[in-house]
Amino acid sequence: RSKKPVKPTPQQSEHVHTTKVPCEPCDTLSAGVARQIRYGLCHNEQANSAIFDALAFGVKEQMLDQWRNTRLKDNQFEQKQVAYLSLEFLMGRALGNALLNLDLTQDTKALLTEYAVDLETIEECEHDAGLGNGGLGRLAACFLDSCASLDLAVTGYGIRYQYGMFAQKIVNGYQVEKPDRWLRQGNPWEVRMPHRIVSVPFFGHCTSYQDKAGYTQHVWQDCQHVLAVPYDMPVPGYRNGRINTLRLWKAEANDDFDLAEFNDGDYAEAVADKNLAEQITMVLYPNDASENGKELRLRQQYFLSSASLQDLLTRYVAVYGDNFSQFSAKNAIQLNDTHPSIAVPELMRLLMDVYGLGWDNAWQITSQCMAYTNHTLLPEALERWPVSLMQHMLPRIMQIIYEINARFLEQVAHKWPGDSNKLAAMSIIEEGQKQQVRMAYLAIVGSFSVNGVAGLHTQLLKAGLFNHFYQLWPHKFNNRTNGVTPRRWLVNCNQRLTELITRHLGNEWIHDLSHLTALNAFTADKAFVKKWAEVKQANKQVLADFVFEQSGVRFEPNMMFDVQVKRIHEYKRQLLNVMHVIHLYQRILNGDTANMAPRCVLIGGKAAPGYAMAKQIIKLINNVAHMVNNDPLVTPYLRLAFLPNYNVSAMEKICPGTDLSEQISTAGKEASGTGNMKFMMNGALTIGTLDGANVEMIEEVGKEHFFLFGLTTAEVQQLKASYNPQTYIDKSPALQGVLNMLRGGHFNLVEPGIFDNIIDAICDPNDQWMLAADFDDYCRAQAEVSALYAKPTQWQKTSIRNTAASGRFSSDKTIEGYQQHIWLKESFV
Ligand code: GL9
Repeated sequence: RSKKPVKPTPQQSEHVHTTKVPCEPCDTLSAGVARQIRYGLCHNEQANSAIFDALAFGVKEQMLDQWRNTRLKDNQFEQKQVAYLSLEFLMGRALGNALLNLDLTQDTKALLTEYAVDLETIEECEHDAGLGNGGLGRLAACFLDSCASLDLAVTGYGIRYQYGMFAQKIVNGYQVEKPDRWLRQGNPWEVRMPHRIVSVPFFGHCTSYQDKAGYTQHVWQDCQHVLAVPYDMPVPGYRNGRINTLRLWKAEANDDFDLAEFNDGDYAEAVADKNLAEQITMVLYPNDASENGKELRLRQQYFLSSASLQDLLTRYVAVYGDNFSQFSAKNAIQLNDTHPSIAVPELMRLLMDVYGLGWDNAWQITSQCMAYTNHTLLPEALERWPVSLMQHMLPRIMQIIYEINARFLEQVAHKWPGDSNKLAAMSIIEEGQKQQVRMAYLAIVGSFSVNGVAGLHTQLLKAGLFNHFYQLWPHKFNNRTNGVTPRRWLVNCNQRLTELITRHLGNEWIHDLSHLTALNAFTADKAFVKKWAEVKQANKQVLADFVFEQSGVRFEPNMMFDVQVKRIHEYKRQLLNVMHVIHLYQRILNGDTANMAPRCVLIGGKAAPGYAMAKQIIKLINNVAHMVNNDPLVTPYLRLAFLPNYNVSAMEKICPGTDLSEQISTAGKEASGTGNMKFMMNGALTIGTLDGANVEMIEEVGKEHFFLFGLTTAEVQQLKASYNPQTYIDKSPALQGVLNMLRGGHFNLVEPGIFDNIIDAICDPNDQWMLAADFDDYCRAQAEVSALYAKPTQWQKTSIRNTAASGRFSSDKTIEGYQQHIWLKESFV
């Protein structure tokens, strides 16, 4: 039943190089690329895609020695090992980032002259690794870059989805989803690791027996096993010799999966049926901030959690054998939202059923390793799984959850004697018509750390959603404000600005972004301000070309570029943005263009395929764009484009060329935001609400350099019970104008009625997003934006101040916080 752990074979320390000294690569990059071209069996070695492949293989080859050294070193557990468990890693392209971090960009540019092609052209051949939905998945990717760059032993564990985030096409103004077969041309970065395959159980049933010592032992039997095959991707640190690993699991059928059952002679049928197992890692669920609720999703979650923990345990046992006393000192497991929170009972199961530990010991270890990050307060995103489903799919796990809950509720009863409401409110099992497992509560109970992702968000978690838990365990709660990696989001995507900054500050700022504050002094330097403006202008031209190529709309670089790109969601209020565009359009038609700075408004983002309202908003944007862009009286003042298929590589072109960043969510709804930080780093000014990390951006840059508007979180909460949009409409001629134009069918003459839902939503007293309440103040702030844009020098100085103040939002800072306050936390109360 239980595997006897093997005694470790001591690592040969003389084979281990220190990570600071890069070892000699076997040969040069150019020789490697030439070899790949020559022996790569490409049908056409002159094709750019063939050159990309050869280059990527060549660059990977340059990493192999350092990658191996990093692994050997980490396998000795000198430093605490961290596993970052996430159902999403939105990596984007890898080439530019790898070249930058390995300091191979110049060499590559030189060698590509031999092939008569430039680096940008080759970079465009790489398909985005779109294994995530949005902020949550991209955060995981930024964290991996920072961990490697800070020389931390952090492994990302995720799923190798065959189909990533769908590609978005726009047809007649509507979103159409196309499958994303990102692996079709192969993935030059990955390495299949067949010697690290593990097996994950599903279904079956539980029995128990008394062992010789009189203890009850549990057995999960007659399960179906699915193989988890790791595919590793290298994560190079910034010029420090460390290459960390992103380990992505692929599901494959076990050879004895169900052949027996099909043993009626139809071998081919039986083999074909193995597809069932392989479905687990077929597709990423494309829901942003809403629960999936599908059985296959739970299978993905358990598959990732079990495979990753088995991998972790194997590594540990190789050094320490069956002595688990060091386990929690040597391992931390960060749960990226509740998606992998089934890792809590799974680690209990592995420690007890496979390694033979008792409950108390296993619980001590588990609850001292696990740390949980919450990413949203939206109730629709809180995961709950039916007990019946879990019972059926994971019977042993359900048994363990019941036991965790029983012991936990004893603590609750002890803290609040006789308070049965507390018991019901805090129970991991939600009672009711159908019992459900509350995954967030399971994560909190099983973790030593619970963090929110911005100051305001963490406050709201403590005061609201998790208040009972905060009262019970205040010491578990902490804030770790999100950040973004300055390598991808400034150095690599905005080379012009990087050169300008480096010419004046040197290059230490790339290691420590707080050095950017030195830019403030240059607001007094006319020549510098002029150069700053020239860089923005050049970046705007690049963005204008991209927008034209993608959407057919011409943007004019001397107009203001006003941008909102992110997932389409009501709480993010793309609708408020369009309402403002309609308002400007109306003013222009009325000849009222006084003090109106000419703008090009760009909106981009994907709607979850099942989110009807979000899809209607996309249609509205496209229809308004059609009217605006085809009226020559309007286009000198206003243009609007919807950018199809917004993704990581699109953002790399967008944020350097943006003047104004729209961060306009209803206060209290956006946990943090990270796009806001990318824009700020690249010198955009922000119009936004007091929400998420905007609050901290204002602290850094000063409210006089930020266009703040709208209700506060407290005001939103207060207003909720008595909200009446009509009172705002009555007071606002501008809002009346917008609603009248929508009602009149101005934007949907040939499709009557299609925007009725949207109009109703704005006027609905139950409108949680309070569009009508914030509209006038939004227009007021937009007028201030226009006024400042009319003073180019002042605008540019404010732009410089924004970049200067963005240092706090480097994910290096964020990760230092995780390391110091979570992963290395020595004693647990
Ligand atoms: C999110 C929040 O909505 C964002 O405000 C936050 O910046 C990111 C990262 O912490 O997490 N939570 C969440 O569910 N999503 C977020 O973007 N959505 C997805 O990406 C799935």
